[in-house]
Amino acid sequence: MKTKYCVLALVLPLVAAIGVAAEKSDLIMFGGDASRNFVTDEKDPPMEWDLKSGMNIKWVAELGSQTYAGPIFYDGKIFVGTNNEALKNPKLKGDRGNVMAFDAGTGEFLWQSAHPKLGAGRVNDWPLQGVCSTPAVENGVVYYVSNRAEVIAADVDGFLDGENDGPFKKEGEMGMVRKEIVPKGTPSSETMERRFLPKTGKTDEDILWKYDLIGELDVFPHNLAAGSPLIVGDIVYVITGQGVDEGHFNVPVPLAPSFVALNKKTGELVWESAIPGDDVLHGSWSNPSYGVFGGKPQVLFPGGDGWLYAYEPKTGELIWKFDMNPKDSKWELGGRGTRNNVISMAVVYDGIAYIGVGQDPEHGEGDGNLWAIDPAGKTGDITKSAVVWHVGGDDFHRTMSSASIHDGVMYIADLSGFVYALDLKTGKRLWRYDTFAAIWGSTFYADGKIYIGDEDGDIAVLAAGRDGGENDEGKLLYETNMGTSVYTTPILHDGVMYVASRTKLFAIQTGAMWKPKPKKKGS
Ligand SMILES: [Ca+2]
Ligand SMILES: [Ca+2]
Repeated sequence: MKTKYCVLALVLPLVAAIGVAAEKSDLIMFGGDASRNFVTDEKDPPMEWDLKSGMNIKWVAELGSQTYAGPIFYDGKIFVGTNNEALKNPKLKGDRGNVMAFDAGTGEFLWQSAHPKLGAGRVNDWPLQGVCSTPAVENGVVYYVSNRAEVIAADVDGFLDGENDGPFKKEGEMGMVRKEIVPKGTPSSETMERRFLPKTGKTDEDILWKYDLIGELDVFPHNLAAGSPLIVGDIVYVITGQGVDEGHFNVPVPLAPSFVALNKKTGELVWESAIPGDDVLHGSWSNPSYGVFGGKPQVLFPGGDGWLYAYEPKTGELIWKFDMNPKDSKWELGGRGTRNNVISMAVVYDGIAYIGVGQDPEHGEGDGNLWAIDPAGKTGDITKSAVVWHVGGDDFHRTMSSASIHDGVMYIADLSGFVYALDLKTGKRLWRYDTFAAIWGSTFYADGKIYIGDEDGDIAVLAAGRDGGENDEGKLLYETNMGTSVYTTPILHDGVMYVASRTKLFAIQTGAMWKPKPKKKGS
């Protein structure tokens, strides 16, 4: 990583001297960029592939037993958030939260974080869920939120570059190990001692800085801190997971922030906001987006109370708020009510923000609300004044998915398994495709096709566009099964599609042929 900084240091003064525009950012994040629109300009994505025959499968890599974050492509590497059940490092045992880096060309495992679980247990760090934060990556740095509610900046090259980079040098953890000198006759109960164990091996994570949201800000993540960072300029924004206690009625630390902004270079706190305080219904599990509305840059934070909040990016001053639930809706414990919180992200397109509400998927299906919001020039409570259109009730159910917007059409899925194509200007339904399985991930648009994964493990390839074919049920071009649930959203880079199922990472490329390695004798 040092090499990269040295090259940058050489290039930047030259760029400044000849007056070329600002440094080109290689920033990539969940949804692609800060608008969170799941769309690519790339052409010729893979149209069909098959696991059984290996057709068009380039490689397959093993993940943990639950995978919810990523994949993200950056500079020849793929990053995924998963759990520790693959035991890539046999010395790091037990349930952990892992970000794994793979070689995008070969699928070779490169390095991983392996964060132990929080001592508080399931109320703050649910078993086996791993890291649920899809990393943002820029200028050789991976940013994500760990299962321990730490915002982490790590070197994309880990320790494979032979350097321990960044101000943070104490990679490691406390653990029980056998004492180096054990005199004969020592009772077995006294042969072990608690010691700091460095994690600076080739497959370990090289941390540059980390910011502990619990230790520094008293955040109380409900079940898991799962925020995927947003980066704009020098600031990294995250939603903290802040939520209710185990009894599900009280927010134990209402003054702790739901939204934070940190300096991406140093990890120092820039600002924090404790809105919505006591009003968090369950947990704060969405992710921020960024847009310019009426000439005014704004960061949009979907809150744990089902409101959307807009902040001035540098100061954290609240600009407006919008209630994403009808006023007569009610929150009820366990998901029976009509008021929802929010898991999905606002997608910003041509000065309008598009977002749907939903709940913890364990709360089951229910009526949802999907909004097109025009906040230009507005401040304060803009719930009434900013609505462009709204779809709700039985026409749009609870969702965890964010939208893909292309050529006047919005594509979005809901937890009930429907994929909708809506007219972007009016919200009018053009067609609706039924996957017959729960959908957790988002639609992905590439070259006239919509890709969507579901809980049954199917990936459907649908024809994009206004024409939904017979009975407006959508036009299925291809469907294939990935072996187990697909809770994530596919990405495409240089003609290769990367898909993370619950347990495996796939690279899919037209013309490739994958042959599973023969199992060793006796295994
Ligand atoms: Ca390094
Ligand atoms: Ca380091």
